[in-house]
Amino acid sequence: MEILFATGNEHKVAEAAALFEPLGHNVKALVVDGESPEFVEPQANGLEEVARAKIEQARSMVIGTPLADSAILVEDSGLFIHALGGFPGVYSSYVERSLGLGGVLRLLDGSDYRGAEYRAVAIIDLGDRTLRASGVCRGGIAEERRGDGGFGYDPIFIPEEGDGRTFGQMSADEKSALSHRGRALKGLSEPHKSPSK
Ligand code: ITT
Repeated sequence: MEILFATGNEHKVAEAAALFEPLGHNVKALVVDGESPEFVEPQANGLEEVARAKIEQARSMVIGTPLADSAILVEDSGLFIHALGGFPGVYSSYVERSLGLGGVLRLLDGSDYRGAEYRAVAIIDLGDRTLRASGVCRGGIAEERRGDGGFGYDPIFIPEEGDGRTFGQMSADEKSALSHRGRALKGLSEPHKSPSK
């Protein structure tokens, strides 16, 4: 199946392609009229609400185009830092661009309580039905940046199920095996094994 991932984030597309291609699915970024989609993200309390808004917008972008019958994937994700009451959460993308990783590390300066989790909600619209799945990756925030793999907060995020390295220090496959996105996308490909929560 060809899956069009409606996202402006090329790293998300690469991670989904690596996961779905061995299952025989081809993943490409959704491009409409030469542009990747720009979503109006609602001021929402949760990833679920944002993901639902994205899938509706993505579906309406392809109506009447040759892509109208394609499977469309969206995903909304974020980093939730416990000591900061879940911040940046649904605002992760904006905070990464504005405060940067250095700014986030400064917010935790001197704190021993560094627990955090990445969360993702993925929705695929197959035309006749829509599947949804979520994924969580628990871990903590490093004392300083380590590694330059992955994207976003990966150089400062240490997954609990790893060996102490940040996601920024791991290969793409190592990250995918543990990550929130890997889990959410696996949930879509094996809906009978991982019921959506
Ligand atoms: P689209 O909305 O176009 O898909 P986006 O990057 O803005 O792209 P989100 O709104 O879902 O996506 O924001 C997710 C942000 O959370 C992302 O930009 C990063 O700052 C952070 N994030 C999510 N998953 C991450 C991961 O696997 N590694 C590092 N940072 C991640």
